[in-house]
Amino acid sequence: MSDNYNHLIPQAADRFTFGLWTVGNRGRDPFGDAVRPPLSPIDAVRELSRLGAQGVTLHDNDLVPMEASQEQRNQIVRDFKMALEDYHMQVPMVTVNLFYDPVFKDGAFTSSAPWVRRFAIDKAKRAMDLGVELGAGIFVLWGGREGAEVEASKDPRDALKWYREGINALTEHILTQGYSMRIALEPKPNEPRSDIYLPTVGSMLAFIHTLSHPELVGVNPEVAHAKMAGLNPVHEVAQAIDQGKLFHIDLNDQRIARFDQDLRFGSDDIKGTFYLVKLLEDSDYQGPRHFDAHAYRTEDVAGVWDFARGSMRSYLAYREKVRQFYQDQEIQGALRRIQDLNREKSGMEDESALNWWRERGYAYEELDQLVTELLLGLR
Ligand code: GCO
Ligand code: MN
Ligand code: MN
Repeated sequence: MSDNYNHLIPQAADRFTFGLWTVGNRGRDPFGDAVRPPLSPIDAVRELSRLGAQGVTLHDNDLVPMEASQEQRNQIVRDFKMALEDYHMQVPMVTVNLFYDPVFKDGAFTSSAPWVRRFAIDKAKRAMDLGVELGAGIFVLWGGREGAEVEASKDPRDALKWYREGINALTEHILTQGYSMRIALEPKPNEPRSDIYLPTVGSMLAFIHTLSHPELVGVNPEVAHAKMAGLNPVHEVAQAIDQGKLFHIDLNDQRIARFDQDLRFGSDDIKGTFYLVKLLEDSDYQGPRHFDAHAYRTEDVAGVWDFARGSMRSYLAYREKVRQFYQDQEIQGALRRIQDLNREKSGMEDESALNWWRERGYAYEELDQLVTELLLGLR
């Protein structure tokens, strides 16, 4: 993809990041095994840096295998930090894997077994320590298996209480260690569990207010997760921004009423993606633009880098469309006409004003068509 679109070349200031697990995804699904070779964290750092990303993110075990000794762990972290330095890459966020080990099959913080809950909290604390060592300011927590199939197995109120205790233990850890780290909770409605607790941004936000240190906890909305719940990701993210709680964001794409697809950002819902990028760019969100998606299973290694390059390039292309939206005379004219009418009629007497508003049209058809044509490249 060589062309003259210099504005589509990612820069460090764009703050694009990828999870090690995204470019490292080997195409396994419930019906078929891996189709791509493993990718080492250091190779991921080198290639992503070459493509213009600013950083990588990781689960504890994406970098340090679960069975590594303390000595092995330290060596791995040392080598990884060296690679980060060599390739000028950052690690703004780390997370913890609380779903792969069979011990978490009934959840981690919400497991019915106190021993498992304790183990999960300790593992999360160690992942936070690792994050601090790598310079991360955000700790994402995705409760992959914090859910249930059998409602009889536990009272959901207990599950919420245990969940709260877990997160309180983590904020306590931040405070006692003097870390400048904040937690971002990532909601998802289902998959791999039948139902996951706290399935939407709204439920997470309400839950955060019940924690001991709500000021340290925000959300990490994901486009695909909102769509899986049948919701509008733009409105989910807007509510997080409105509450000052957008600490991080997972960008990808997803069709409604499908399995968890993790499609490349902006590859499916063009209009929805446009409004999401517009919202992020219009807001004061300064955090990473983090891609949590993976290449199609049809792809080989080259396809993985096409996926990574395409994710960033698409974000920049949408951002360019946002700029055009603000510069388009007709679009801005249509918006101004609507606003002028609103102002003009606000001086009328109540009853006649209301009647006027009952009869008038808002001309949103015209506006929407203009935006559609902008996105289709007709303007
Ligand atoms: C998923 C989630 C994960 C999390 C990741 C970070 O659907 O599997 O989106 O990719 O984002 O585990 O916590
Ligand atoms: Mn996801
Ligand atoms: Mn995610």
